[in-house]
Amino acid sequence: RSHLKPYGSRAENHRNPTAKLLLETIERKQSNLAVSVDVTKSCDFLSIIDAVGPFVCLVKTHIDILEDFTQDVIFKLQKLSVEHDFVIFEDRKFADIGNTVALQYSSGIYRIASWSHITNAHPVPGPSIISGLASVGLPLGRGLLLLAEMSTEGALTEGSYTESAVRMARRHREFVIGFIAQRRMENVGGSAETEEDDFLILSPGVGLGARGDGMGQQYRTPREVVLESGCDVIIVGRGIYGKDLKDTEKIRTQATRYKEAGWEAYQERISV
Ligand code: 5FU
Repeated sequence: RSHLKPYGSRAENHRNPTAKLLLETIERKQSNLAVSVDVTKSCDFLSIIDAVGPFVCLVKTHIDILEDFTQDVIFKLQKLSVEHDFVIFEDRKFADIGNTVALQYSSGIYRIASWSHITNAHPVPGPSIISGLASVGLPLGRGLLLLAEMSTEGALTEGSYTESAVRMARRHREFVIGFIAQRRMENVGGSAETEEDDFLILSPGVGLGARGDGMGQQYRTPREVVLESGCDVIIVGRGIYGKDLKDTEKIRTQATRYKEAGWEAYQERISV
């Protein structure tokens, strides 16, 4: 099974340049930690990214929650991405018809495709959402994650919905590099035990403290996510920066703690 192999050696299972980049970055930095920077002020956004940059393989954004967004934020984000060597993932969760998502991805104020290596989409509209986004993203070498499962209590992403998402992804391997999910997907939607099926699994809902946030979010530990469920990247938000967005020392300490927990779980996984 592909996830029992080292991240670096899995890069060859992928034709998509962004999938290769992510796997190689994880190996190089020995980090399967992604930080989700869900803050509303650009100065906090950039200072948190600068603080966690050395410890992460990927930074996940919700660019539309910044209240003082300017193009300069993107310029600085891209600079930090090069300086600290991390991949960028705009968690846009596209969910419309192909033509509309292509416009939302390429245009508007944010022009996501121009700077975000990875983005994601709900499979709910069917395969046309993939071809719509691919028409913009593929020529730029971008990668797409399908939302096969969500972390929230009572999520509708289960059973035949998740199975259909996996089958859709298998038919678009050149652009769909993996899933937002809570476990591996190899045996979902009809088993595919081929190396070809080495989808990347990025999992939100990760925390070492509370088990939830009182608003439906459910947290599991890095060990549960990486070792027990076989996921590849842990996505952590508030577990790292909490409420004190200016305390960069504490943010660094927390990022180190999650990085180590994620890597330990991975090493245990590949050693079995
Ligand atoms: F697709 C998903 C999901 O199923 N659960 C999530 O939590 C996405 N997320 C995102 O991960 C969510 O939008 C937040 O940006 C982040 C989790 O943040 P937290 O602070 O670690 O709960």
